[in-house]
Amino acid sequence: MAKLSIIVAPDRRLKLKSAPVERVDAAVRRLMDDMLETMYAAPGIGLAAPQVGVTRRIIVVDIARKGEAPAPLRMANPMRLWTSDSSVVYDEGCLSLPEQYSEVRRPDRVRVRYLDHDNATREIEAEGLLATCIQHEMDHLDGVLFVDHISALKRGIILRKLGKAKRTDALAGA
Ligand code: GNR
Ligand code: NI
Repeated sequence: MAKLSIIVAPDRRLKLKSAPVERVDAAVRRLMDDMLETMYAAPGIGLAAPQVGVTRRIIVVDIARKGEAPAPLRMANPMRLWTSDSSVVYDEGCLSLPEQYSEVRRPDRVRVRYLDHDNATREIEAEGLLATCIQHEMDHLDGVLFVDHISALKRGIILRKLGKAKRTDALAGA
């Protein structure tokens, strides 16, 4: 396995629409495993392929806490089948928006169809944090970040801060 580097906003690559996977073969499976390694190391509870520079519809998720048994989900071509009318608010973060958090309201439950690591079609019904995380990852596949769900004022503050940090790092040679 290999740890991949995570793209930080603002970056045009995070705004692209990812293309479907034709089938989950050994190369896609390896990418899923590398993404999981990258996510656990960060640490994070989800990661989408465009965050590591691959514009394909692949996400990984694991909301198990430290000390709990790992529960990795590997999903290709995830597709929303149903979302609840009831919604829930979480304080969201994103590995591509380091140290930035905002409350985002999303459907509380979702039903999603996807291809698993063996290219088998599966469906999952998720609620709470798992539902939020899966929706956050699926957004990445369409070039959408959590800041696109908050006010333009708050989004501007966060993106300007990150843009400034990038320019400072570049000058420092980081
Ligand atoms: O690690 C992450 N935490 C998180 C917290 C609340 C809602 C969504 C997330 S996903 C994020 C990792 C990430 O950036 N995935 O794309
Ligand atoms: Ni994210």
